Amino acid sequence: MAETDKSKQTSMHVMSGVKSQHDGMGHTSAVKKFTKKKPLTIDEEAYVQGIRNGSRLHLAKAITFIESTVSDQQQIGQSLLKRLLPFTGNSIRIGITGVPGAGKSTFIEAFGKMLGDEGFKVAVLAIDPSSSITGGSILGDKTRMEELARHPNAFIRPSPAAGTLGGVHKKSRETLLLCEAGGYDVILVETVGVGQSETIVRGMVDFFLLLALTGAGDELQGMKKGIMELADALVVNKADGTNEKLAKKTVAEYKQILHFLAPATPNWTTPALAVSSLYKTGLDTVWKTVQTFQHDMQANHVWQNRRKEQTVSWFKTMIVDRLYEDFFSSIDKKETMANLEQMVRQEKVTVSQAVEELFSSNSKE
Ligand SMILES: Nc1nc2c(ncn2[C@@H]2O[C@H](COP(=O)(O)OP(=O)(O)O)[C@@H](O)[C@H]2O)c(=O)[nH]1
Ligand SMILES: [Mg+2]
Repeated sequence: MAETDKSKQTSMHVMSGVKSQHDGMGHTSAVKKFTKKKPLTIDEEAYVQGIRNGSRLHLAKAITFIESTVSDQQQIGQSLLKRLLPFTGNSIRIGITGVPGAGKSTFIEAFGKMLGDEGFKVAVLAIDPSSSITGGSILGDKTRMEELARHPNAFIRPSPAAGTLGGVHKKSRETLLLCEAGGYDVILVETVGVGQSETIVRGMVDFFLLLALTGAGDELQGMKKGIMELADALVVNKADGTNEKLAKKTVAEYKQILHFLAPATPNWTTPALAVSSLYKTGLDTVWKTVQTFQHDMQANHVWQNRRKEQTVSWFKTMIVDRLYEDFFSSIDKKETMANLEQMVRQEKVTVSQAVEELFSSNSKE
């Protein structure tokens, strides 16, 4: 937990790195040609040492390389990652999900601060697949994490904007690994967008926490049962003031529901707990739960096996993503696809015929 970082003096540790990127839509080859003449070089050893010694500046820059859509910057990112890989894997990776407004950001700030005060180094990442479409990110959210951002033991990285779903996936995983090489003990990953973010985050963390609100019955209607089945803990937030009683009741209701669900992790009984992120109550119980989980799941190797499975499944996802990108990389194919889509819409061809046509137009080239 050494702190040799020059950026310690600054008041904010929230790193930008989102705005500077373009929309990620196929300018890469043009940029490649342009930058070929002057290949970018950096002092890799300085970066590796910097990151390992806890320099936020080096870490943030390395993440920017990883997130870059420019080929030689990407290569630097990969090269750094490769050198840092032996120093990864030592953190507890915790995913936090829940409907917008459940209090994820508030929880992460309070929880992260508690851990930071205990001497743990805490990194916060966010996954927002919807940003691939809207270009949005949690930058707007960061005001809520101001206190944590100022904490000497914390590092906050907004979600990468732009790129494909697989791209967001890849960047976030690689960012997580870089943070681990930087000695972060706990990595908190917030799901921001709704939709696919839950599965993506579940696929990269050890412990998945579902933050819920009071009224289990009501919420279950809006919330897919499937998400509950992904969770290693169900935490009812906002258990404070007039809401406290209802929160306790909700916890009891959730306990009953959980009883009938298959646990997300074999040999683990998913608990339901109540917290107030605002008044910082119950957070220590959540941490104890995570630690018990880590201890038990490492002892029975469920932890280690899950991480291996996650890496293999990441590999497969990246293959599919690569195939998809390669296939649609030419303008021609995009045009053919748009035309065929129109024909499918107008029922001029069957879907199978359209797919056949698209693939045969592919093989003609
Ligand atoms: N009373 C109360 N309000 C909370 C608590 N946690 C979060 N909130 C409020 O709920 C709103 C949404 O919180 P936010 O963290 O942005 O939710 P997110 O969308 O899940 O990230 C904010 O106005 C918070 O101040 C809590 O424990 N108690
Ligand atoms: Mg939030």
